[in-house]
Amino acid sequence: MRRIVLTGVLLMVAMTLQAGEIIQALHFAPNDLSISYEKGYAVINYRNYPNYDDNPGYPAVPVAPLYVVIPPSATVTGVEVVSVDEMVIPDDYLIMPAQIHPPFLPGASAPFVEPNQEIYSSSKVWPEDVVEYRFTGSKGGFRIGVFRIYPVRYIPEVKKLVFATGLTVRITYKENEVVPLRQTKRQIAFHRRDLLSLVANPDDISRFAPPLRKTGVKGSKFLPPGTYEHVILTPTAYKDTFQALADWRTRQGIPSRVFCIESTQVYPGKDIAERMRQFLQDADTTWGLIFAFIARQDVHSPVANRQYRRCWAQYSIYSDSLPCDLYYADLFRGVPPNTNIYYDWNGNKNTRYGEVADTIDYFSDIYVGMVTLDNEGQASHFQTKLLRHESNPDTLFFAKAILLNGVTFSDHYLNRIYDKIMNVSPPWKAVKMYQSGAGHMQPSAEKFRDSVNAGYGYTAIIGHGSVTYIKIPNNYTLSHVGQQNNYNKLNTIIAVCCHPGAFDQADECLAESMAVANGGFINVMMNSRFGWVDVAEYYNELFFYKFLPEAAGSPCSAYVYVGQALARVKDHLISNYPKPGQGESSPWKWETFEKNLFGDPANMLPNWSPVLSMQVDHPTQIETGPQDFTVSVGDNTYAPVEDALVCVMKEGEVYDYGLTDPSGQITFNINPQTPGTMFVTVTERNHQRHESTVTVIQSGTSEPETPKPSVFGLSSARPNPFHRTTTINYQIPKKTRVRITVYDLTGRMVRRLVDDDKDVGFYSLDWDGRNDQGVVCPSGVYFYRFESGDYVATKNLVIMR
Ligand SMILES: [Ca+2]
Ligand SMILES: [Ca+2]
Ligand SMILES: [Ca+2]
Repeated sequence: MRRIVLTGVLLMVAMTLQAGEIIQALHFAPNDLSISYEKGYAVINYRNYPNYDDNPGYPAVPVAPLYVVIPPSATVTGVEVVSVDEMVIPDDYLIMPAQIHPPFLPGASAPFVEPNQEIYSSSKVWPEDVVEYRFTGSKGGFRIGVFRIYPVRYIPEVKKLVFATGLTVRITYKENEVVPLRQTKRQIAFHRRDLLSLVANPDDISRFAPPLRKTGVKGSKFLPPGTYEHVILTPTAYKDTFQALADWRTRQGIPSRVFCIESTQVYPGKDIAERMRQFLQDADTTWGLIFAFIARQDVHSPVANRQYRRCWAQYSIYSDSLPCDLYYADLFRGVPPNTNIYYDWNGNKNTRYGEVADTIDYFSDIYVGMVTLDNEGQASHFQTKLLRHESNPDTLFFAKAILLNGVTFSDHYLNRIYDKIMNVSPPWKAVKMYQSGAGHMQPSAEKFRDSVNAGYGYTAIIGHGSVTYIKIPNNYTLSHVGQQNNYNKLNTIIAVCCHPGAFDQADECLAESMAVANGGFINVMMNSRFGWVDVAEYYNELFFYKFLPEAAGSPCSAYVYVGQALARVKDHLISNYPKPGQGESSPWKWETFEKNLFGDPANMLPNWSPVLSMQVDHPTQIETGPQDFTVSVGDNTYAPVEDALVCVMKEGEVYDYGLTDPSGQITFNINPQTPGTMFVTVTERNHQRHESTVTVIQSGTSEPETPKPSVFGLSSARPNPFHRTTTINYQIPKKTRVRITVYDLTGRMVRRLVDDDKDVGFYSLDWDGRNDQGVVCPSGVYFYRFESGDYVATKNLVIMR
């Protein structure tokens, strides 16, 4: 009897937990709306969102993507509008019908599509719904509802535009619909940051995080236990070469392992490409994988030997199979309970991979990059270049971009890229070389080559091309690539050009040559086929948007690796794909599939010049045995650096890594067993890497060492609130003038506690709660301010009498 009652209670709890909702308020500013005219039609633009293009001939209204994070076992069940504030925009507009995107081919254009008469004569608002649910996807265990918002809608019969300035939607979901994918703390941390720049409800990210998984405890059927966040997947021939990269990543705090493509053949799968993917899925769940660098053998045939996957893309009258590394990045989607967690990219089991009908979700679960190698020499060139880039870059070139336009297809490129890159606050700067338009430098292949050699960190290019050259407007060819000698000023390039990324069609396409050449480029992102002009422009623009400084309005975080930035762009475009059941035709999916990264996805993208040095402090000599070991990181002005990646390593005895806290510190609990050397490595975006050593001596044989601070620091007063006396600690990393002053709430000075030159060291002072005249201060809130030449900090204090 008792048992039955309990079951009933449990069942009720489970039922109530299953359904949930998210109320999301959205705002759209009329100032972000602009209207221009083309061919007598009004072209509506809202904040550079793409316009509706699913059905040519329908009104081309702006489409705002909406991504919402939901619980890790949930699927969206619906969306409804709770309230909407709409205004009718003055005047009448005959709005531009959606057009077919013209292919990116010389002389190609798409015929003008006339307005669909049925829609354009209707008295009903179009689209009918202001919000539309697309599907639910999975990104590293997070579940994401994908929606579209139509902030501007159209009433064709009266030619009126209705603009939603405020909108509240209720999104409903059901839990226990899929098995939540367990993820490691670090995997969750990476995807958390991606979601911050993607979802409309960032405050829900933490509570909807996937369940934790521990690594290093249990192996899988094919893999030993371990924690590897970066794998280099390569043929046995290059295994020894790439050990140097794996060693560096490991020392950096991104534990890495070289794994042979031949060894993936134990996995089930119909060909090499599929078995490689099975390995990555296994490495994700067994080792906690975050980055995959595929250094593949450059083989074009036979099909059975290919170490890449061609995936299906279709748009308008065109279709093709493109080599697509998203196949290796999107490893998981939510699956119904009690079925295999693995899923493949050919769910409907025909001959085509990556169709909408295969019900994949396209959200990157790991970050992927690659190179294609003919021989050991190319492997070695690429690696030497990458290690040089990360260890000894020129400090001055990173915030410089060259914007190259061989053929101006549309005004969008001029406006958008110009705004996004050129108008970011200094020191970021860019030069334009456009073939058409007045007031800027005319481009050429030679000028481009020379500019890269002179030191520009980034290139965005638009122009025609082929497998072996790009037109700007003369051909930049493989031989120009060979003339790049920008030794430690390597360039990251993203291009809108046809075919230079077609590594499956030539022994040496331009992109692979750029990646393995001695100088030139370190990250190369180029089309493997032709593409769609304005879609590709939008894609490139987003790439910059996803890693430029916050000044550009981009919610990017401190840590952006190239593979992560590219994945963020691809995630961002998913709401433009067709919904399952709506066919395959999509220029957005095509562009996303064809733009692969030639490069290591774990290469960090600096966005500031000059790249700064870091001040890193830790004991230089320690004894064997269990102990806490603290590393402090400051920048070149000694201000604490938060979120720097710190790694401590002593072969076989100590290995730990993590990010510094807001005071620039991280403490590891270590246990070195034998005398020897421990390595400390610190990497941080926009800073030169730091490497130092610690001598480990036998316990009981050391002289005590006087610790010295490496950064400024001001502690919170203790006690606080206080009655009679409180103590304030502070630290000075260099001899400097120090002033500490207490102010009241109105900003009036109460007491000067310190105004003196101080040596390097740790200091402590007491305040008795009296002002400069010796009068006892009343109860209330006070501030104390620490000032030196380089560093200012303020904290508060409460007196309770
Ligand atoms: Ca298929
Ligand atoms: Ca996915
Ligand atoms: Ca090759």
